Amino acid sequence: AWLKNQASAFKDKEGFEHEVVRHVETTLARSLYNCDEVAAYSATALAFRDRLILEWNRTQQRQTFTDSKRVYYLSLEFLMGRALDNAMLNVKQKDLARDGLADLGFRIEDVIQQEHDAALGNGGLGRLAACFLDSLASLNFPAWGYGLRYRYGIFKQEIIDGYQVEVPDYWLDFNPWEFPRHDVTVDIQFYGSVQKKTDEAGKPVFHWDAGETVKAVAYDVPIPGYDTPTTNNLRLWSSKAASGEFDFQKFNSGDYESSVADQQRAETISAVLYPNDNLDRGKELRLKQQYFWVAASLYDIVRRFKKTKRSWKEFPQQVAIQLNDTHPTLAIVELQRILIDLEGLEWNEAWDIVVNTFGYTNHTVLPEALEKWSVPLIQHLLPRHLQIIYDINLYFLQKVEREFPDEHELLREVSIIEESQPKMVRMAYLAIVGSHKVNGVAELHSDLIKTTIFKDFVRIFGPDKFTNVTNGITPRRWLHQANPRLSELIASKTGGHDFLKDLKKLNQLEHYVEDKEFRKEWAEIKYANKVRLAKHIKASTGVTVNPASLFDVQVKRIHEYKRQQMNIFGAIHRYLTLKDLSPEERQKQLPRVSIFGGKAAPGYWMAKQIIHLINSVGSVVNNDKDIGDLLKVVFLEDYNVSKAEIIIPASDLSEHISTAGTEASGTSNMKFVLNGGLIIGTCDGANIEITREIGEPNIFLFGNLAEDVEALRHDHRYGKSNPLDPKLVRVFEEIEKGTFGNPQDFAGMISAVREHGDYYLVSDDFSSYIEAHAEVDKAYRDQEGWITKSITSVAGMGFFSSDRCIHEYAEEIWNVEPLKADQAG
Ligand code: 26Q
Repeated sequence: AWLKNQASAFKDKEGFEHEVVRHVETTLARSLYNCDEVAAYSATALAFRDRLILEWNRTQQRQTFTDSKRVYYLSLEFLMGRALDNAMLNVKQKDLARDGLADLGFRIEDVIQQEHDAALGNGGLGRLAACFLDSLASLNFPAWGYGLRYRYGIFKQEIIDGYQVEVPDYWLDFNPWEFPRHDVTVDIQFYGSVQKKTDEAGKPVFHWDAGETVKAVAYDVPIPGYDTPTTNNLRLWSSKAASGEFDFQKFNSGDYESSVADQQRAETISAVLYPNDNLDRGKELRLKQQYFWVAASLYDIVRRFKKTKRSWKEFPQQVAIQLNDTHPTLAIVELQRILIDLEGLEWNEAWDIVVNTFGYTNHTVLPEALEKWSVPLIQHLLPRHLQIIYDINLYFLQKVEREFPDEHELLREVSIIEESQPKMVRMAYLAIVGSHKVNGVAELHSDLIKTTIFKDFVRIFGPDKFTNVTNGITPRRWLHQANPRLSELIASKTGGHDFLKDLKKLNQLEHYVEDKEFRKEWAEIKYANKVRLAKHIKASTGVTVNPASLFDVQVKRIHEYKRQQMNIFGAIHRYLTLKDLSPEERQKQLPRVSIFGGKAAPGYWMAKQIIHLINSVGSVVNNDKDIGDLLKVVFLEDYNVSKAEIIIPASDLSEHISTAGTEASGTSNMKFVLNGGLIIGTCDGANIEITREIGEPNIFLFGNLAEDVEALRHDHRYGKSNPLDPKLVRVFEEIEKGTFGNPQDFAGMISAVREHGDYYLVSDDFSSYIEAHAEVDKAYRDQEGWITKSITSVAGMGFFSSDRCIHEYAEEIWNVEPLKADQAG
């Protein structure tokens, strides 16, 4: 309804075609006669971009005019994927664009495919930020994202001879979705020293004499809401030498090399995304990225607030800042610095403002992912910030001392400074102390942080500071865009596309579970999606798969805690079992395709071994004449958002099999179920809540529970665990015999389980994993039963919309309201 009056809308397909032709002939300086698909994409994108920017302008004016509280989402990662399809769907003009492009001789699907993914993220955390931006705009919240404009996003993965090879992802060659704001810049300072002086009143003042200045330049990316008048902004900062291109004084005096070196050092800050997911490595450049981005964003936020001429104590009523993990924690210190050093507020008054402004979301309990920075490094890079961190810690520890006078151990345990050699700043502790709310991302995860890594802070601050907001996904991209036929079928039964804005409406599908015609269409859509994926598999791996097989998918970052190794051990077991059967017996088995995808961090040796084993198993199994269609094992290279949009709708079964208590939430589990796939999984993260919403009979759960993990690990350390399941022993023996290539290549994966304490409990869960897969086979043979499970599951998925998450954040953490209908339009 919003969109009818949108001034910027294309009136009809001719209006759209006119704009496309205009961009081809002017902006791109080409003639229609040599307009290829790339040019058609560029011109279409530019035509929609023009629309969005008009809406963006209007949105900003309205938000300024109504002067309402704004939300700022600070994230080092925004895994956006492609923008064109999303933009066309959100402004509801895709059909018109399809017709217009057809007139010009193009298929819209081919045009959409020309776009390079915006891959400024590693995995779940970055994609969550992207889903949140979509929901914020679709719900008319005045909200901005702030991030870094990496010149290189997550690397492109190639598989060469079964090994991962990393190729740089240079994505900015042609990016119509960003607007450089050369007039919006901030000078960011590093290094140097701090001078303590006294002012006229005799009060100490601190002056930071910085040693290096780098310029932050804003690039704005419009974020259109679905069927709303709101187009919000994602502001990405790019680093540049403060002196312009290079220092002319140095250049003219003949010091060419140092002037160019300065420029390069500055530009390096926003050059590349760190490709580690759930692993912290204390590199100076990463800390520089964090401060650069945080300082530029805060300067921008404060500048906007100051224009309202309000008093400082109103800051938290106008501004909510959400920290996406600890990566932006320096924002807490930076705001305190601005308030006391630059604006002259008293410490306590400033600190109150800071705490009431920030919320912190934790995304992991893995110890290796908890950020720590060495005190000497912070001292060197940000000397004034280190002083402020020490003061924050001092006041915090004084409070703890007052309230728990006899617990001397407690002070050491909760101190923001770890007394190690060298000393370290614990960023999660700083984030907790500097925020008014801390949240986990699924119920189990939020309980775990309260009872394990942050338990002392629950005692100190009380339980109300800690809360849960279970993650969600945007149904616009993950259903409507990725699976248009299913979206249309659902729309035809639930009264139009309203379910895309109110996902609870999916529960109306329950009335159609028994509807013969509906079930038939449901199954046909899944089959068509599998045919499409089968084509992609053929094109990218050369392997032919039968779309009638059960498609069993595990796509996510490769990590030991996610246990792709257990999956491939299971596939080997399936292969050996098939080989044991007589040809007659074999032909009665259910055909399967085991599909893997995901990137390993370049320095993560074990993860790379896992990829190599998957590929090695694939080359044996896929070429075994005894096996034929009964089992295929494929690894799809370069898993990313646009590949996910093809893979997820085609899955029958997906694997979410992390060691219980290790996967904070998972979000792809939600995407798979929303697209009618079933899940095999552990009682971990959001799997538990998915089970509650869709019903136990519709999910294949297995494995040990989070509460038992510690004891099991203890048993492994002291040699008290059960002997290995003979099935797993046989899998290991077969690998060690060389059935899948040089056994030396996989020795580390096996010894991790057999000799080194099996930290991720593969051996403890293997038997029940195999049993759960047997249940899957049984259930899949009953195709009618399977379809019932599939429909019932989708009907229960309403809870997992990111719109529901955003409402919870808005209510519980940000205290903000969306613009009302008359304000928004
Ligand atoms: C930290 C320091 C230095 C370099 C890199 C990092 C770093 C980078 C990325 C640490 C962690 C990440 C990413 C974490 C992540 O994606 N976590 C996932 O977040 C999802 C959204 O909440 C959850 O669903 C997943 O369970 C969780 O693993």
